[in-house]
Formats: sequence, structure tokens, C-alpha cells
Amino acid sequence: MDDLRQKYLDAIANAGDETALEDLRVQAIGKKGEISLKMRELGKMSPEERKAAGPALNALKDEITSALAAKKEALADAALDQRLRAEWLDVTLPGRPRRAGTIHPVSQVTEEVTAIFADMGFAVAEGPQIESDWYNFDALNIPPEHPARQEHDTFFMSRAAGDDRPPHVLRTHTSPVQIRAMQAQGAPIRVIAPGRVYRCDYDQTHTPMFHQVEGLAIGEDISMANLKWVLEEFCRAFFEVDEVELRFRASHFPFTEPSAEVDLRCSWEGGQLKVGEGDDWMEILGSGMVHPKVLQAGGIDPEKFQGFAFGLGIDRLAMLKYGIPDLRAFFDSDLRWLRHYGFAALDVPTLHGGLSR
Ligand code: 2U9
Repeated sequence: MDDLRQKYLDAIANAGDETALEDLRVQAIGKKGEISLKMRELGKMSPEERKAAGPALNALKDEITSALAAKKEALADAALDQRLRAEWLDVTLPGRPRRAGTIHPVSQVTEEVTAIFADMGFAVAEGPQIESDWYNFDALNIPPEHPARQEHDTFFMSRAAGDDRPPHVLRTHTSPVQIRAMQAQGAPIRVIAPGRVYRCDYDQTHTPMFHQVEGLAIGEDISMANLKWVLEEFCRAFFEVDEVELRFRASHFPFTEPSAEVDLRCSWEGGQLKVGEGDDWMEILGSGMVHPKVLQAGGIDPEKFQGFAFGLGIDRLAMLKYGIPDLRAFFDSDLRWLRHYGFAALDVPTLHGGLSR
């Protein structure tokens, strides 16, 4: 019995893995194991022999069972230790930089402009890029024979053969969004409409798709003075300078009366733009008081309400602020250009956190 005990305890102590341990269990206390067979022999013994051998065999079986369980646990612990050592990971290390994408300057500037106007109480409105000619033109006081229809270099959608209704158009400005916003919400209203617009024009300073932000504020006593303050405040925040000076030049748009083009005082020294100082003026946007007919098209009573509107080109704003020389490169999807001029994905522009850092 002692030999048997020593043999199995030594073998268990030396078992290298769980399979070896299981083999030993079968050999010792399995159905046909050495100790199990010895227990079966108890039946053939005399009562005296059985009295001595029975408890001893049971004790041996218990001891082997405990030794097997203890060794199994020790092997599992060792395996876990080894895994932990092999799969060690320092979770406090900074993330490995991957070749992450960047935010396009157009998206960055759209976010900046949106943050600035949101701070002044303007909500963002959106609408379809394919519009009816009524929303794109008629509602904006541009009737069919108006010369502005030709000046807009419109892309027309084709109709099915035999369908004589006027064709839909790719919107030439985001103004239809504000018509829809007025119809849906009524007055008072304060919205901006950023988005893509389309004109059939392609040269150094024009692409057939470009980006605009237009703004609209309608109330009972909104005046051109409010327009001037809003635009000054916008320019200060956008160009991140303390003082700006704006110059309003009388102009003409069908959808505003009176209308003004707005210039910003600046200097260009060594190709570097400085805003708020110098002797140059740079045109940055168009604006005016919304035409009564346009208010009417939006379902708003021009006898009771009035307000201002303005429009600016996002792409040009991005070029000016971030010193990007070539407009057409904006839409080439050139990875080297995108990495150079793109912005970090998590640097969301906010007024408190800094627009562009
Ligand atoms: C409604 C009423 C009036 C929007 C306006 C301009 C003047 C303007 C240009 C600036 C640069 C277009 O991208 S650009 O070439 N826009 O000069 N836009 S007033 O007037 C509106 C809009 C909507 C309902």
C-alpha cells in the first residue's frame, strides 16, 4: 500500500500537464485503476484483513483524489501565470497612431460657422439638393424671364418623355432651405442653411459644386443694424481677431431690398492675410433685408414681419482662413492634400474650446 501511495504521489507531483494528470487518475482510481481493483479484492479477504485494508484503501483513494485536485489547480494557476506574462499589456500607454483620416477644411469651416451662429441663436436648417424651380427661383423673386435665372448657370434634371412640367434643378443656392423653414416654422425665425450648391461653371475660382452658408432672421422689428452687428460678430469670431471693420456697399439681389455687399478691412503682406487692419478691402458676403415677396412665398405676412438675410461662400472662407491656394484641389480627394490641410477628427470647433486652435 505504501509503495502504491508513493508511486502515485510522486507521479502526480511530476505530472507536466492536465492530460498527464488525467491519465494518472484513470490509472489509479479510474474504473479499472490499480487502487479500484485493489478495492474490489476486499470482497475476497477475510473479515479481519478487510477491517485493516478497507479503511486504508479508502484513505489512499481520498489522498490520491486530493493530490490530483491540488495538482490540477496548481497546473491551472501556472498556465494562467504564463498567459498573463505572455499577453501582458500596458493599458496606460497612449494609443498607437494609425493613419487616421482627417476632417476636410470645408467640414471644419462649416462646423466653425455653425458654432458661431448657434451662439447667436441661429438653428441649422437643411433641405433637398434637387429642388423644384419654384423653390429655387420663383419663391426668391426670380420669375422665369428674370435675367438672374441665366446668371445662375443652372443644372437641370431631365423629365420623362412627354412630361411637360418645368424640370427640377440642382439648387443654385441654399435659399430654398430658408423658404421651406419659413413655411414650416413661420415667424419669428432665426436659421442658417449650410450646404452644397451647384452651378455649371468651372475655372480657377469656380467649381460646379461648392458650399454656401446662408442666414435668415425674421421678427417684428429686425433691422439692418442687427444685420451689421451679427456680421461683425461673426467676422470677429471666425477670423479670431479682437476688432474688425466692415464696409457695406449698395448692391442688388432679387431676394433682398435693400441689398448690400459686405467688405472686410484687411492687409495682404507677403501673401499673408491680416484681418481688421491695413488699407485693403475684401468682399466676403452678400446681404440685405428680405424682399416682401420672398416673405410672402414663405407664408409670412410682410406687413407684420421683416428681417435680414445673408450668404457667404464656405470654400473661399476656408481658403482665406487657412491659406489654401487652389480651390480645385478641394475636390480632388488627394490624400497628401487631405493630410496637409485636414484637421484632427476630435478637435471639434467650439467657441469656448477655440475654433481652430
Ligand atoms: C431667403 C431670403 C434671402 C441670401 C443672400 C446673398 C445675399 C449673397 C452670395 C455670397 C457668396 C452667394 O456663395 S456666394 O456666391 N450670396 O450675396 N445671399 S442675400 O438671401 C436670402 C436667402 C433666403 C429666404
